[in-house]
Amino acid sequence: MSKQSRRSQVAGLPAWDRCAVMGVVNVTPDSFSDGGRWFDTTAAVKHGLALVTEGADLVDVGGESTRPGATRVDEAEELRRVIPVVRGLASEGVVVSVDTMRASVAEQSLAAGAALVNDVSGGLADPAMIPVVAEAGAPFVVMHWRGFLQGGKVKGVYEDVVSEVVDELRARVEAVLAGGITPDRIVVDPGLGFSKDTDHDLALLARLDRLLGLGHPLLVAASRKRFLGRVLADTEGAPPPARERDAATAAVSALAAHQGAWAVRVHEVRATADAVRVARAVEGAREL
Ligand code: PMM
Repeated sequence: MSKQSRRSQVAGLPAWDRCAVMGVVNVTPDSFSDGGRWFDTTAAVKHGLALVTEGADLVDVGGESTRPGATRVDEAEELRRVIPVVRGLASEGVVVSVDTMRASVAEQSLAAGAALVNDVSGGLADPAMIPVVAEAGAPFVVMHWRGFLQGGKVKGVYEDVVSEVVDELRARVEAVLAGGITPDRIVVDPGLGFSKDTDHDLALLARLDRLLGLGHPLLVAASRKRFLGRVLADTEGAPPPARERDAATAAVSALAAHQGAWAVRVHEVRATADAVRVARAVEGAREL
C-alpha cells in the first residue's frame, strides 16, 4: 500500500488524495494565536466558510483555549460557543471537526453534524469521551497530552522525546481501542507545543516516520506555535508575533505532507493549501 493511500483512509470521512488541510476556527476570546477574532456565531461560521473557499478540506471548531495556563471554560459556555457554529458549517456541507475535551460537547456536536472529534487530551480529560465517540461511530483524534499545564514544566521532561511520545501515544491508542473506537477511525497527533519545548517539537517533526509507524493516519498541528517563533527569532532572540508565522507554518505543512501526514491543522489556509498540493505533485513525480 502506498504512503498516499494509507493516509487518506479515515473511516467516516472523505478520502483525499493528498495531505488534507484542516482550517481552524477558535470561538474563544483568548486562544493562543487568533483568540477573540471569531467570538460570535455569525463571524465564526463566515470565517469557516472563507477557510473552505481558501482550500480547507475540513474545519476544526473549538470553544476552549488550550493555551498553557488558560482557565477552563464551563461546559454550558463551551456548548454555547461551539454548537451553533458546528451546525451552521455542517448545514453548508462543510466537513466539521470539533476540538473539545468534553464528552457532552463532542456528543452534541456530532448530533449537530460534526464528522470528527479532536480531543487534545486523547480521551484523558473526560472519562465519558471515548464511550460517546465509540457509540456514535465517529473518528477520533488522539493527541499526545501529559495533562493540564498549571505552570507544570516538569511534565515536559523527556530522555528521548520521540520514543516517549510514540510509546505514550501507543498506550492511548490501546485505551481508545479498548473503549470501542474502531482502528480505522483513529488519527494520532504528536501534540506539538503541549508539554514540549522547541527542541522537542523539532525532534518530533524530524521523525514523523516514527509516529506513522503507529499505523494510524497522522495529524500535525504546528500552526503559529511557539517553536516557530523561536526558529524565526531575530538576533536579539525576539520571536515574531503569532500572526507573522504563517509562511513558516506553510513550510511545516509541506514538510509534514512530504513525510506522509494525513492532515495539517492551520489558521491560515491559503499557503498551506498550496504547500500540500506541491507536496502531492512531487510525490506524483516519484510514482511515475
Ligand atoms: N493545538 C491546539 C489546539 N488544538 N488539536 C490537535 N489535534 N493538535 C494540536 O496540536 C492542537 C489542537 C492549540 O493551538 P491554537 O489554540 O492556536 O488553535
